[in-house]
Amino acid sequence: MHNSLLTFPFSKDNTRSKALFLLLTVAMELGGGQFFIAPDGNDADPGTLLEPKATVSASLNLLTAGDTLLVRGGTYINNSTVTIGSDYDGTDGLRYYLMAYENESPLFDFSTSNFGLRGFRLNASYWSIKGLSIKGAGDNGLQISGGSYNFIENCAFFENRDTGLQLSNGAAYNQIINCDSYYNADPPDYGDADGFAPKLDVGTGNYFYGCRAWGNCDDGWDGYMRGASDVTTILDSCWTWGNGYLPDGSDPGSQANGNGFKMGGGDNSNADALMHHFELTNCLAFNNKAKGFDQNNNLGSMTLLNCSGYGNLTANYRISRELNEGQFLRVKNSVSHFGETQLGDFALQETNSWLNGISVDDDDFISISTIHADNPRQPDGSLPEIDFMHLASGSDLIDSGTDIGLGYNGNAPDLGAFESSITSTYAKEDGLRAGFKLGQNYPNPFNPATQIDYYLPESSAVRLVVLDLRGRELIRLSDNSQVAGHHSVSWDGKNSRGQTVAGGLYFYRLEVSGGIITQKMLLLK
Ligand SMILES: [Ca+2]
Ligand SMILES: [Ca+2]
Ligand SMILES: [Ca+2]
Ligand SMILES: [Ca+2]
Repeated sequence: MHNSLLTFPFSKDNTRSKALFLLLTVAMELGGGQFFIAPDGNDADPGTLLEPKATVSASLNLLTAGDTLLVRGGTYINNSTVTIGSDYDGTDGLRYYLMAYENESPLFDFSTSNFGLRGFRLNASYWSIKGLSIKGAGDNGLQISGGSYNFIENCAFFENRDTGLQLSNGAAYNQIINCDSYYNADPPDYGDADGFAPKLDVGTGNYFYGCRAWGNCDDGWDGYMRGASDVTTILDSCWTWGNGYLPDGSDPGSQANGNGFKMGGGDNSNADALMHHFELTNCLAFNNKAKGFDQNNNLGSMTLLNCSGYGNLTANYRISRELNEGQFLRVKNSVSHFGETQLGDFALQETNSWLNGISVDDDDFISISTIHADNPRQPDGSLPEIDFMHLASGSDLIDSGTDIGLGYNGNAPDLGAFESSITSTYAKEDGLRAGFKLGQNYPNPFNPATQIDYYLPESSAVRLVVLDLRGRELIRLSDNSQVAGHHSVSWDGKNSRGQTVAGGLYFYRLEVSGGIITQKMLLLK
């Protein structure tokens, strides 16, 4: 990766997912102990590669922070909840790892467990869980209950009898990366099973990247609040569709709400004026039974940037209820096709497809066929490459957006969730933008330090900053005038006050005269 100076955003997904792919390797290099379970293992055995144990539960007492429990492929039949208690809290510097072994595919099947029993319950913090599938639980597939700063990566949750992955009891700052949650359904009422639910008494700062939720009987994402308020959830590059139905396409009734991204608040009266602030970027909602992007009763702030809604039956966007004092709704660079857009007058809008005389029809897209959305993920866990809602040559959605600091191709950001590599023919040239580059940091993931390379085609004012997931500046690595050519800076994982920051995903952003490029990096502790 050292030599691959790549121009944003062609490289955005690839480089990031490569980075995530390295996570397992890095875990191995951290020097913690390794233990193993296998479907044909035995809990009386020591938990080595050759003599694996059979269950996670029986392996926990082998583990201390920094250790890895590797899960061999195959099916694990479970009849009871696997609980990881808060006595297994890691620290920012020393995580616990629960991961599929190499490229194997372990499945935890709870189908024979009683109704009401969760599959996994994670009460602990600083765990990295990767590569597991969890199906058939009598309640949530995985509930993160109070645990924080966990990484859940490349996991799948399906056919559970309540929400696939739920975060509750103050769970905060968890990062859910490249996970799928589908066909979860809770008979007999079918009223509660969502794909991903940061809801009820969830904590703040939870982050979803590259996740998909489809075919859940209730909602794709649900941020309904009870017993908590004023929390923030961030979604980046997430897709949700076909919620509100059963897997055979039938409608299980009115309790099954069928929204894509349902952004919270309390019940219908919301007498407590509960707030769940949502920030959605590059997100896609289509063919849901009700709304694609749904305020529900949320009275907090919502930001939708470069989102796409298509064919959601009630509305693609419905955020019309007045917010609490001081809260805001921002919607920019977003697209609506085949569906209503119902935004209150208070919405702060810029360059959306329903503004400014832009017209949206099928010809704006390479494809409006949705059939590939549930394709298998790429080998590194990233979303499949699809044509759906990607912009076709000649579309007036190309380069019609507002610069919101996310980077783009061509002369301006496009509208919708997928930035095209096509440059509009009518827009004027931007010579500098065509030439400057920001490389993927290396190593990545990293600990404790990493290097960032960039290239300037001509001398320019340069500012290179590190941001957290909320976009808050942690430190300025460059802030001066620089000559043309290659440049390189390193970051030691500390903020401007010299404090070491927590592990997790961070942005680094290069601003030069003429444009901005942003990339992500993963600090692993
Ligand atoms: Ca419901
Ligand atoms: Ca719901
Ligand atoms: Ca058009
Ligand atoms: Ca563009």
